[in-house]
Amino acid sequence: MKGKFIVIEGLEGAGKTTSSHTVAATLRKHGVHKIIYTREPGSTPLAEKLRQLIKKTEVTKNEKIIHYTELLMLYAARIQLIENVIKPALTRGTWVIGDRHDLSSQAYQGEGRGISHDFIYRLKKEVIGNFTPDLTLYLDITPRISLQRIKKRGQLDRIEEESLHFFTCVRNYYLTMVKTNHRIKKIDATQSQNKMTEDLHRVLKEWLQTQ
Ligand code: T5A
Repeated sequence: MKGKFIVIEGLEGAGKTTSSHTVAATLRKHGVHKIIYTREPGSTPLAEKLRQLIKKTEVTKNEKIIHYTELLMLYAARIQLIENVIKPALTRGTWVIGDRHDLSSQAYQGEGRGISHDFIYRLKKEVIGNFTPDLTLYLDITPRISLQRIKKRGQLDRIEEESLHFFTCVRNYYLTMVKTNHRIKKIDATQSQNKMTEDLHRVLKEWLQTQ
């Protein structure tokens, strides 16, 4: 049997890293034991280098990163990951839990940066074709809570330094997509971690019954 690709999306500090372990634990309870984790951008040697270029201000402090450059680096990292890691894993029956995927580019570069969705769609079709997650869990928090949580971690990275307006646009895009795409399920990430874990268990259990 082929593996499945489950993606966790949401604003910074929504709890994606924490939730990926909850998802894995639920899968194991349901008999899925071959699981790997990925993060985007990243999870291959080249994609991790691109991640540093995208996130770290010190790398490019004297040069403005053009929005298209950022988008193209993200798709370069994504296709490296899909072809070298995700597809081979799915083929050998391993399930993949992804911390972010294509929806992040639509939300951050499309809605946040203002690059046309039509352009992103055409780029996506050309680069990754019809490859798409089996399930996306969108962890919903307000931009204010997101900023409060990430500020606790210390210095912000290049994208985290964006304005509240930027993150409001990103969140609104996620919320619109939840309404239009039945493969995206929303989880309230402002509640306690215990309550979130309960919700994740329930949503995954219901989804697994349909597979
Ligand atoms: N990006 C990425 C794009 O712009 N376009 C793209 O196409 C892609 C793929 C990635 C950056 O790249 C951008 C988006 C990002 O800016 P990243 O460091 O991977 O950079 O950023 P995130 O993916 O957002 O990861 P974070 O670590 O910031 O957020 P998480 O993983 O959602 O949050 P987590 O689990 O580490 O938790 C953060 C803190 O919040 C607390 C945790 O204890 C932790 O301290 N927390 C809670 N506190 C209270 N209640 C809860 N329910 C909590 N859940 C977590």
